[in-house]
Amino acid sequence: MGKQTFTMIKPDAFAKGYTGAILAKIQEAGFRIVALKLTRLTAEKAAAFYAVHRERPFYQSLVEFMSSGPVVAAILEKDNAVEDFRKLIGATDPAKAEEGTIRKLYAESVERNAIHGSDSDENARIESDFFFSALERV
Ligand code: IDP
Repeated sequence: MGKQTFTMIKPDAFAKGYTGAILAKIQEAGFRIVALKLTRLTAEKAAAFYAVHRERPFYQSLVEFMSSGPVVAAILEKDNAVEDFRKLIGATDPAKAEEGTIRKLYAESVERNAIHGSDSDENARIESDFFFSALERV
């Protein structure tokens, strides 16, 4: 059971002012915030973050969207963090997400879906290291 996961509030949700509500929901679900920053991805950084999807038809559009405005990145701690956080955010497509999930509440579309959550312990580590130095974690 991994204790940490990585998340990012995407440019759609940040632009609509949902950051506070989303962070409150994350903390109410029992996750401790161990790192947090407001930042903005360049197209190059967004392309690197989503490199696993580079052959997919939506890749270019995803890179443009993810570099279109500020994002809020965080490392979260909880028992079973990766799996429990994926449940809290809901399905990739908000139309298929369960009631009460963050994507059901705040996402616009399968691309502009409000929030990212790591899909494995290994990716949680890689993604956390992509955004945060050791000094930025408490
Ligand atoms: P996940 O974020 O739920 O793990 P992934 O399949 O890893 O979903 O896709 C990464 C991101 O790419 C999604 O969160 C979404 O923003 C975007 N995406 C995934 N599938 C599509 C699609 O079919 N059309 C447009 N964008 C997509």
